[in-house]
Amino acid sequence: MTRNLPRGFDVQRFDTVIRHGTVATASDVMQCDVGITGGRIVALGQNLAPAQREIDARGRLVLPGGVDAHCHLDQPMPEGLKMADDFRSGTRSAACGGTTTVIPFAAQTRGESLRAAVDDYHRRADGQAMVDYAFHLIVTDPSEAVLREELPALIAEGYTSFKIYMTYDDMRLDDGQILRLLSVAREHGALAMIHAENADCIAWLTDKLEAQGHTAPGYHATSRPMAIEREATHRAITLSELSDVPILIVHVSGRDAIEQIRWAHGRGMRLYAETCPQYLFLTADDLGVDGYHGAKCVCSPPPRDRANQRVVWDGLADGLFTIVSSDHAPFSYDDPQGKKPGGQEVPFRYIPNGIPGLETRLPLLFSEGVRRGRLTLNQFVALTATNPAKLYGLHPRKGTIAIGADADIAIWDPDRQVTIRNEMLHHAVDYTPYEGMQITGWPVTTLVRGQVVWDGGEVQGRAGDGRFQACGRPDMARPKSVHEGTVGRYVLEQPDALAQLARERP
Ligand code: DUC
Ligand code: ZN
Ligand code: ZN
Repeated sequence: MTRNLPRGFDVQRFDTVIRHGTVATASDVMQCDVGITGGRIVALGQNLAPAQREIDARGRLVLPGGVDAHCHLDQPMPEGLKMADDFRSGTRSAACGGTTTVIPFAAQTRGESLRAAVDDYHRRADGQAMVDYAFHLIVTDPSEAVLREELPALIAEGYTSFKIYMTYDDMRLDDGQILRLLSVAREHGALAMIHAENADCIAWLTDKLEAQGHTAPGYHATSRPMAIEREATHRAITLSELSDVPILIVHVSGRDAIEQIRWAHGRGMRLYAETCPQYLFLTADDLGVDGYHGAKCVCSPPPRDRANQRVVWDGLADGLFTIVSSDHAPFSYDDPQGKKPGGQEVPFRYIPNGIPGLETRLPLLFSEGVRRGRLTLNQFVALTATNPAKLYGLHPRKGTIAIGADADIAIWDPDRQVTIRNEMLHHAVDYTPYEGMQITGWPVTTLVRGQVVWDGGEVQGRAGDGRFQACGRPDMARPKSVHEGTVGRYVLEQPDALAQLARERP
């Protein structure tokens, strides 16, 4: 509950004080007030002086606002398809679910420049966002100009991460292209994110399934078994080892990929992994066998089974995973530009991949992770806010509650009982895959740089409140061998680039 004091009241030491809450970071839990001035956290302590705006957080948790480091908003699509969420609706939905920074993707179209994609994406975001945002890049055409000029320049300007696809015909890169890109990441201090599925295996299986008349949405999962993710994950790890640069494997779905990542960690590799709620809460059964409703849960990699969900939970609890993101990829179900292209129920290969999840990411993980004792509150904060901010060069401005950090805060009612219904969500998608799920805990107030954007069940923010954030070169992308020299034995060292990197990152 927030209360505005009359203007001119007493000492104007703070713009806002959040009082009597339980504050948690990735490492601590403490009873203290949070003083905010000029959009930043300026004091943590007991009995802070009165402020212009007083927020009573008694019985509440005061957590860093979430950083959703993998979501797709208003991304240009192939002819006939359109994402349901743009920056306006997507970031509104994020705010209402306690997320204060999003990192969607500026995607290069083959034959076009990366810079053009970034310029276009800024036009789509300008004046629309309710929470702060940064951009990852998606490189689909690593030409010499991109590798030598555009990408290094964009990294220097604050676009310090890029996604590489091993699948999808219009985006996939071959191993040589991936190695060249990883070398650029190494030389210029960027983080490469890899979508690890084997495109040729998927195409072969899809053809076989179609030839047998198996075209219903459920066969999407059959066409992308775990072996296909396992092989690509292992290959991505090998390419990371050869080029001697850390990578992030995105949206890891289950045991097989996890085993590859454990194997790499066991060999001392610096390698990061992301998972998403769909691999904790959905199974392949949700894609159905008959009927078309399963199209709502078509995403890649597909959800697996209950046993795999448990393996993913274990990976969260024991530190295998670095971050949890939504991979929000919003296509409405009853939409000729969405899950029913052209208004038709189509064979699974034509169903746009992706499910919505920006607003439900944090509450789902809080309820089933923290409330059920699978994760500590500190782990929850680390996985959903602090680690993504670190991984993408936004920390300590984002992702924590500390003096000097942006006042990006989610105040939680940890006991609120919620039955998830699409009508209570704020995205522009016409369904949620989590319809009817009962959970405990929801963010009741969200502040972005000290400004309340969600409170008491009402949207308080406006389009344009969110600002673009340039990312620093992430420390976590630093090759291990710069200092330790253990992994990069295959790499022909480039002494100049290495020396410069070491200078930049003492
Ligand atoms: N898979 C992706 O790789 N991106 C968006 C959605 C999806 O399912
Ligand atoms: Zn992906
Ligand atoms: Zn994605």
